[in-house]
Amino acid sequence: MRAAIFTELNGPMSVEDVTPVEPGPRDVIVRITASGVCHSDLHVISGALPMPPPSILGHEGAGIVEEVGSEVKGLQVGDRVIGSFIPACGVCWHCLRDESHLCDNTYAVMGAPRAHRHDADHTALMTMTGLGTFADMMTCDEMSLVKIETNLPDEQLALIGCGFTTGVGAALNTAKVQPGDTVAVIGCGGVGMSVIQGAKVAGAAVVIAVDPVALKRETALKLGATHAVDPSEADAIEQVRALTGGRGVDYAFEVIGTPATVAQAFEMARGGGAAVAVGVSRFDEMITVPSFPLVLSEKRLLGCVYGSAQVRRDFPKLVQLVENGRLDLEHMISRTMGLDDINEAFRAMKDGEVIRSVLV
Ligand code: PAD
Ligand code: ZN
Repeated sequence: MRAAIFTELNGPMSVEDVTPVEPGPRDVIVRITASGVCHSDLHVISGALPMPPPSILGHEGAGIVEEVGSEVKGLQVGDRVIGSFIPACGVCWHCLRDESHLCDNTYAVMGAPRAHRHDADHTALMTMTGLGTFADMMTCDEMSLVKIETNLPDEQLALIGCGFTTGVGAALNTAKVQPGDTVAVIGCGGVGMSVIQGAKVAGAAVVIAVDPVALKRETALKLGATHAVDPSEADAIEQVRALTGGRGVDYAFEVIGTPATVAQAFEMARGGGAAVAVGVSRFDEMITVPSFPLVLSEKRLLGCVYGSAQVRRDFPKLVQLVENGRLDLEHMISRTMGLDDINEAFRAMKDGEVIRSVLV
């Protein structure tokens, strides 16, 4: 099979022929039809998310089941599936508490070598989050896959694997935005744009998009934001407060991944409101918030992984919301390209030219 390999920190990805390892009894071989390019992949390349090279990146993908192991119960050859970047085993301590986004198997599935390079040492390749969607095929555990029945196009399904579910879920599950609430979203890339859509579908009265890139602000206004502010023009916190009677928003989502913008989200939240940290800051950084607003104004700071989604419940729900026009995946996809264009996809993301690129 062909795969894009992360070979060195801050280096380009290398597209190579590799040999998959023999699948185990609970493994499934999936032919990948589409894979979104998420900023978390870029975080691996920059070292913000620690994962030693070489490995196959990509964790936002959809495909068709090609082969199932002898003990696989829930999937058959030909099924359409979306990869879940956190497995949902259904039986661990967290899964039994409706917290499959914290599944106990999260790290175990990431450690398995899934292919070998064609170099002298036949170097083993791990895969990002147990998936590795920047490839023709992937071999993964059954618990990392969710079967989907729909006619939505492959490239739209791929986004449900990470960014869309994370963003929409941040609004619906993590914050639990209610009709009439006020929301700010700092960072309107693929994930932030999905938070905006989630806030809209939840009935938020005010959704303020904060992004320095004009394309992102314009798209945000089309996809559900009621206001858009440019943080490079004037102080973002002041602009958000001015739009909310000086009080701040009920929920301020940080969707970039820097401690400074998390602190900004905390300042944008009203007393009694919450900042929701969705962006992944470097693993070795600390997030600092002022003590008085935390305690005396009861401001909350919430972490958010995978939009607190229960993928086996939420993937089909999101599919239906898209099928019926309540949520929009079509306009989240700026470009489709091939696996060989992976480095161009990362460049376009860094330069702010796309909401999402999808490899098909
Ligand atoms: P992206 O690169 O598509 O979007 C980032 C956006 O932030 C861009 O539109 C930028 O223009 C904008 N931006 C940059 N600086 C500022 C600023 N100072 N103020 C406002 N906006 C700014 O990335 P993405 O949407 O793919 O991912 C965003 C983050 O979310 C990233 O850290 C990623 O790792 C994280 C993520 N978290 C989870 C999770 O489970 N928590 C899942 C998926 C992605
Ligand atoms: Zn992602």
